[in-house]
Amino acid sequence: MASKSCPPFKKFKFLLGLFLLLVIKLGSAQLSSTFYATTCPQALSTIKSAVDSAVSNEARMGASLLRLHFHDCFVNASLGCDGSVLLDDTANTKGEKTAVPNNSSLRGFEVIDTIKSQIESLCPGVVSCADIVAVAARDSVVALGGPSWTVLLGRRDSTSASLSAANSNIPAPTLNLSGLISAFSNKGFTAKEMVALSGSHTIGQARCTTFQTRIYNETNIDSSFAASLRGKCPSTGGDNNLSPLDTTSPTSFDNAYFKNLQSQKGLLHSDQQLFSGGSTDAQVNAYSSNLRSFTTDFANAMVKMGNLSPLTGTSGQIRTNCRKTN
Ligand code: HEM
Ligand SMILES: *[C@@H]1O[C@H](CO)[C@@H](O)[C@H](O)[C@H]1NC(C)=O
Ligand SMILES: *[C@@H]1O[C@H](CO)[C@@H](O)[C@H](O)[C@H]1NC(C)=O
Ligand SMILES: *[C@@H]1O[C@H](CO)[C@@H](O)[C@H](O)[C@H]1NC(C)=O
Ligand SMILES: *[C@@H]1O[C@H](CO)[C@@H](O)[C@H](O)[C@H]1NC(C)=O
Ligand SMILES: CC(=O)N[C@H]1CO[C@H](CO)[C@@H](O)[C@@H]1O
Repeated sequence: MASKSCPPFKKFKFLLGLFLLLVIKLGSAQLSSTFYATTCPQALSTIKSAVDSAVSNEARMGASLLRLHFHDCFVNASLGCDGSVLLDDTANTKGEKTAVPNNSSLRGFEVIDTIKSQIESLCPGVVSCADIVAVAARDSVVALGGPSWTVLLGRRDSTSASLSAANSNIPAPTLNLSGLISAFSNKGFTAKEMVALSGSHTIGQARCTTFQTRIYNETNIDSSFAASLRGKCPSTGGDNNLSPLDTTSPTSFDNAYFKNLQSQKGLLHSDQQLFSGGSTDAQVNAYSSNLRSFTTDFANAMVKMGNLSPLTGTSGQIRTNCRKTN
């Protein structure tokens, strides 16, 4: 009886197939630059004003917001850029904030909270925290004089975070060149894109604990640069004392970071690895002599990073408060 399916049933199966295809297609929906054009037209300008004011209040905040997007995208708690980094710990679950690369170091959460509450009052339940972070990262780079790019939108927020993924996915400053290349290749990036993205360290600060070994024990470092850093970063203790990642222009999004590497003034071990006689030296030289090629490659790589497995369609949620699930 089942084998003799009559024409209407065949038609039903055909329509069911079409329907399933459509559902799958929607489930893997692409991000779009106009995602909020009708549902929250003020979203982008609201984010930009808040970022501009936060950065003019404290230039470093632009760096902190850029890093927040990186740490959100690189950790696949449920997927990639999904706002997981923003979740506070709860009684039952540990979020990503106390992971080794984040604890006492990741910042900008209050700025995201402020933006979220402004947007919630304009268009409740529409704009995801993950999208706010992606746009804030772009606006931060622009506010510090760097390139702009079109942020694709429509990411949804995760309902979970992963402490262990944050500890294992985010590259450590102790990595050597091959470790850096593979950390990025695990996420689909070429070595050239890794070098461009590392140019983020043209802004922002790092804690003593992240470069202590380099300034006391490494030899591929400019000696007067190391000596001056030792003044602020003792060989034991002083873990949270800050130094700029780009010693020449820490609040300007330029290519000075690459010039510093050429003179052995990379702050982190991982920074100097990009220019230490290995396969990425030529790319550092190229970005150092051509600002335009750096900013173009950086912007393209940021779009690619922002596309790392977002939650779309009906998966995830639009959190009301970025710090907790609805
Ligand atoms: C290549 C591998 C990378 C390593 C090993 C690395 C490591 C670090 C470390 C150790 C710090 C200082 C953190 C602290 O003081 O606790 C830092 C800061 C920073 N990183 Fe990276 N990072 C990498 C790539 C990136 C990428 C791809 C971006 C952005 C797209 C980025 C953006 C930043 C920014 C802007 C800061 C300064 C943050 C602030 O001042 O608040 N980093 N990074
Ligand atoms: C996260 O990515 C790692 C590789 O970086 C992979 O081994 C792991 O299975 C992924 N986890 C999830 C939940 O997608
Ligand atoms: C996080 O940092 C705080 C303050 O620096 C410290 O008390 C705490 O032990 C750290 N937690 C972890 C998990 O490292
Ligand atoms: C890089 O680090 C990895 C892991 O620590 C190590 O196995 C490898 O030998 C190192 N490579 C080089 C070229 O030093
Ligand atoms: C430098 O190396 C020595 C010898 O390996 C070690 O005892 C010391 O802890 C290192 N210092 C720093 C700041 O890493
Ligand atoms: C998640 C986390 O630990 N955040 C802290 C990071 O460090 C800054 C300053 O060092 C604090 O303000 C954050 O609360």
